[in-house]
Amino acid sequence: MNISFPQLFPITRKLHPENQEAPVHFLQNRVTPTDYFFKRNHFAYPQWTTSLFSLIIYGEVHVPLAVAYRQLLFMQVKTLAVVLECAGNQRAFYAPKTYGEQWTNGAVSFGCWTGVPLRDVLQLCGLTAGAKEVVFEGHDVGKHLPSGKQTAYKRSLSLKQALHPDVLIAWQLNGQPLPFAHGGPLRLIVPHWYAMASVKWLKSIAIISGEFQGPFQTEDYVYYPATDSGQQPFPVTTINVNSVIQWPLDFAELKKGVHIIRGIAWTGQGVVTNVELSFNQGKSWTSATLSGFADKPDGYSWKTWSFSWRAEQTGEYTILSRAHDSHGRQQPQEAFWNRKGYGYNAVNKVRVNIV
Ligand SMILES: Nc1nc2c(c(=O)[nH]1)N[C@H]1C(S)=C(S)[C@@H](COP(=O)(O)O)O[C@H]1N2
Ligand SMILES: [Mo]
Repeated sequence: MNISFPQLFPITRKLHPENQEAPVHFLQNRVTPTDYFFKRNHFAYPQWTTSLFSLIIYGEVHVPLAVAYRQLLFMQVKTLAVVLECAGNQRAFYAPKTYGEQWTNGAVSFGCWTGVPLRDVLQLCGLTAGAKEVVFEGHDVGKHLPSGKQTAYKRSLSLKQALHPDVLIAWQLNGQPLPFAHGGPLRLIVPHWYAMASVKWLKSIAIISGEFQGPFQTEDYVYYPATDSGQQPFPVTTINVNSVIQWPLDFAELKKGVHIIRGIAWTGQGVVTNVELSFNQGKSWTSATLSGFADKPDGYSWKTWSFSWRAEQTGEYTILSRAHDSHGRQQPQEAFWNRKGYGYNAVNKVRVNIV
């Protein structure tokens, strides 16, 4: 008998299509082990065929290309440690609640991605003067709801965003071939952006002269701040500065004495510069210790942090964590409410009882 207990599992939010949270409170690794990496799918998995191994690039280019997987392997590769966070992460914490997957803290993971800069691949084709946006199409197809449109999963980036040297066409995760569930053989990785931009199972790249209007661009992944109208919409782009208290767990009972509070923090603009904790509902804050992962070349990492807390008195405590980034942003006390529940990043909170 193989005795390896206890066992850690991802948390299922939906089975068809497969949507799972990472067990984020229990992961202490530098990067998220692939088996625990969160999964977010809009449609059923695409068919597993050889067509997954080639990529078509067309549109506003001088030379349209069909690029084979094995050709990419011969190009100059790049490895980046990048946080992927679903725009709907922590949606379950909104009040009033919003529709969609009720993610708690685990629709976020941190992986080491290897691939080639998209820019280098586009250079092979040569862009025309009319090139304005780059549209990425996945092999997965289905009915977009609520619009009812039959479509592949597609997203676009502006030319400027697409030509950023750290936008990758990736085929490895954590040093292994990119698993099919995470978009293998080939997926896009757009560092700092919410993960809807990182299109899985890349099928084609279209360079267009206009503005892409697909439903995952113009209906979903749009902030709608008004409760009862579609007014003042604006697109979901980069990740908001955020943190999670990994330990203690919410509503834990602990003994009097010293406890090491620990967690993670990440951002989609610059890097995390500070994480603070509050034990009095945000009246005062005290800095946690950030673990020293080098910021270069890992500017897209999450940081781990810890704080040694002496719990002297019995009773109930609320612990808040608040991250700051190098763009001067900090987590707000209340998240910005929007109808589809994207971008939640209020201070993270656990309640503990000292007994
Ligand atoms: N082709 C395709 N790409 C996709 C998606 C999808 O449904 N189809 N989901 C996006 C969303 S919303 C997220 S959060 C990430 C999830 O990536 P993961 O499943 O590898 O964690 O993939 C993105 N890329
Ligand atoms: Mo997502």
